[in-house]
Amino acid sequence: MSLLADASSPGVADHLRLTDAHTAHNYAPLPVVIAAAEGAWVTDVAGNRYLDCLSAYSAVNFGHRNERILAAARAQLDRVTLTSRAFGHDQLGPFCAELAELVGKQLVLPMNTGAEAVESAIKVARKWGYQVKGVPDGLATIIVAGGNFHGRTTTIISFSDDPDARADFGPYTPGFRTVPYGDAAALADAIDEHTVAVLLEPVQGEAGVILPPPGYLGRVRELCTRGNVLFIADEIQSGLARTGRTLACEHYGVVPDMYLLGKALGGGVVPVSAVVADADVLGVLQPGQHGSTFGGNPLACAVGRAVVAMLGTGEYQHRARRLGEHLHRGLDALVGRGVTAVRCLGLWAGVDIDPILGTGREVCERLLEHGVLAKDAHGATIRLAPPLVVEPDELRWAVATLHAALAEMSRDLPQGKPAASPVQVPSQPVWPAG
Ligand code: IF1
Repeated sequence: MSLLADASSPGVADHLRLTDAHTAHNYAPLPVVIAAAEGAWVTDVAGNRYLDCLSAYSAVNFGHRNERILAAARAQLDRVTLTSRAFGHDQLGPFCAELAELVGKQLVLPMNTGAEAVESAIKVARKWGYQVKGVPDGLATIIVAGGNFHGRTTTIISFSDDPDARADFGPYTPGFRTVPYGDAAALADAIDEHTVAVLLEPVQGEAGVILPPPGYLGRVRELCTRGNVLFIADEIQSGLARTGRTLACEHYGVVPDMYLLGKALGGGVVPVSAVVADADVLGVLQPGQHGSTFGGNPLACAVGRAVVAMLGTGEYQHRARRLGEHLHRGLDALVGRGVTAVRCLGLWAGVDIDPILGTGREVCERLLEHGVLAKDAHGATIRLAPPLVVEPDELRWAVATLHAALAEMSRDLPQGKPAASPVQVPSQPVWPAG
């Protein structure tokens, strides 16, 4: 393969130096420089291979360069890529119809990034509040959960409680109220006649893959219905097969009024997001009141259609469920061996690392050395979300590598009791054929 760097090509250190010199310092990436990817694997500029256990925060659910998605993109590249919404095009109607049908709603508002979908939903909810619910002008409030992550715009960070995301970006947008995630009684107390929406991640991602307590989302649905309040589910990370269902809300038997989708909707190729709701909600938007140059563009719609078609078979949801059981079992076996707690839903896990061993970041650095890419969430947690095309052997290897990495970290402790039993780092599974 031509992926191996020759002597004249820049090495990892050169790339890191160049990036550091000319890229805004709003990230602290792990020291890896990816040059190519296929399926669940990526290759760096030096030719080292890594199993991707982050999947670009679930934007690559169907694997890197999924053949079916690439074929749809290539075909569209040869026809038309961008028209703006000033004109119609032949991918928009089918995309919106197919996505609406998949999700069980009537209308789709196509946007690009997740944050744009969230912003769009906030605008729709407020307009709905004034025009349909009859909230006095300017008084609409939206209730959100503590520990939320919904994006990075000035309005969205206004209701974040993460100091890094929020500090020094004020003045902040008013109109939001925060209640603890999982606390239905607090939500009941917070809802009043000015409340237009409750905005939640059904499973909180950045907070560390926090699953809703039993009955919580059902109570949220009841409270919203009773209070004439829109239930907005941010499924940008949890949706589109990651958890073993098309939508995470399905696990809990709830149907929100608005779904926010993103990440995997773009198939790992282009940013595609959407607000999906019935006409009595999304119908409040009239021409000129909202939009985007790129939202719903032909390339995005063609890719989105391929994604929706793939989700229509149920194959990926099934894989996530089945592989998720393996992952969950494997990770549970690490509890007490460097891991203090594990939360899993489908092929998505939050793993709390025993702070004696080190931080989540340090575990991710150790995993990187052994060929596994993962990302810490807050402090002591690492999250695992491999592409849904990962093979069972590869998944087993990833868990064994985590076990070995924790054992190594335990051996490296200056003194004190080892938190994990000694294990050998297993060698990588064979490069998948093709
Ligand atoms: C970054 C976290 C994940 C999201 C939910 C909306 C958005 C996101 C539930 C906004 C985005 C990202 C963005 C990424 C890190 C990441 C993340 F760690 F910050 F929380 F995935 F876990 N709703 N999540 O998770 O979507 O505008 O980015 O398309 O680097 O900020 P976006």
